[in-house]
Amino acid sequence: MNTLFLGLGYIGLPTAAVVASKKLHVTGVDINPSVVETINRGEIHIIEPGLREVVHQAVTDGYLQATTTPVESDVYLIVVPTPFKSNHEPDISYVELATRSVIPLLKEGDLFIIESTSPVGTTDKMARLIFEQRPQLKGKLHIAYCPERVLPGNVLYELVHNDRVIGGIDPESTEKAVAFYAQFVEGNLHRTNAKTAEMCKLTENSSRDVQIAFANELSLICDQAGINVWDLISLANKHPRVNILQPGSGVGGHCIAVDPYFITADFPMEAQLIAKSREINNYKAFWCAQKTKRAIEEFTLKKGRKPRVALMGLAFKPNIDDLRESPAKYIATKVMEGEDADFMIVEPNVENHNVFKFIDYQIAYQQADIVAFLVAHDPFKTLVYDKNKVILDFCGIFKQ
Ligand code: SAJ
Repeated sequence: MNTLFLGLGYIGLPTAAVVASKKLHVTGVDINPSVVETINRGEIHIIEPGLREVVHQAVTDGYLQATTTPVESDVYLIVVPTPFKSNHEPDISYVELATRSVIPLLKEGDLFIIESTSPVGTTDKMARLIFEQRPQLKGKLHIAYCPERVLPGNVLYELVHNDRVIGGIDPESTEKAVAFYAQFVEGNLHRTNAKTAEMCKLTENSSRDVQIAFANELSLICDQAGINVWDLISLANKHPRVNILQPGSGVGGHCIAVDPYFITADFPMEAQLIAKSREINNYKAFWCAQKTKRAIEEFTLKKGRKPRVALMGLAFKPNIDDLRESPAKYIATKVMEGEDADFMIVEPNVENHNVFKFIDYQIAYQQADIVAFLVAHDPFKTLVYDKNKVILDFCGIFKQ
């Protein structure tokens, strides 16, 4: 019995390694030869706590190997990215390419699972694609959708302990997929159909986006009203049925800031709140950049010299080193464009970057006239509020 993972990225590789650690044979496929080489050496190309050890062990024990071309297997998992196009329409071309690449290998009784975040109807679409080319397999393959739910930074724990939602194209497919996940998941496995499972993933991330938008909208209102938004939220959350999230410098990453578009693209008339929340969260980053630029201009006018400006944090969320789709990076880039100031960029979780040159967070804080906190990294919380500086606390570093 062999399991084939198509896509060895942030979700595919940890999942492949966890399955292999259960002494099940796993082949991982990635189109990037250097990723394949790295994994076959027992090394990893992404950063995730504890992952290197699990991959290294699985490769050394002979249960995990990587390749650039799919091989015949019994279980096929599609774990490739689903980005969106410039018009915010979902791009499922990687899912389709990966599916097409295994169609010739499929045989009676095989299990084909999609984990990639996908617009509603994708699993049915891929099933049609498979049966168009292999009509003799109709009714003899098990096809299901099971979205990943892991939080970057805590992937290995959540892969095993989170509940999963599993939806087949028919009840037999659901059962077969449940049996597969039961081999390594300790959380509950919830059965449904493919469409509901697809929508469930989009719903989870849209729900978070809408909730963060509410917090971000409050932060804009409080800024106008002269109210400390952190105090306000903490007080409102004392109500037994209120639980407001935290405002920040916008919403980033590859999931929360992307998946809601998979709903709004297909249901533009119905998805009003979801669409507005995306707008608010995008606007928040723009607003932070404008606010910082205005502080620089006011300082220059008042003091007759250009200020030293510390931009604190570039990652897309606290305590990680991932700068992709980061609102903080967007703000830093926007602020530095055309502003006359000495900038100090801080990102304690990254050593080197090809565009930004980093400086120690304590030195930057001490030397700056203006400090903009863009990400709530833990070390920043050890700094002491200095009333002689202009402090733009976009992410609640000094909240009580
Ligand atoms: N953020 C706020 N305020 C908050 C919480 C988050 O501004 O109160 C911001 C973060 O700074 C970040 C963005 O939201 O920029 C997203 O961060 P996140 O921690 O909410 O989520 P991700 O993108 O790291 O992971 C999410 C998770 N989904 C949910 O919590 C519903 C994870 O479980 C999913 O597996 C993942 O998306 C995914 O891959 O879809």
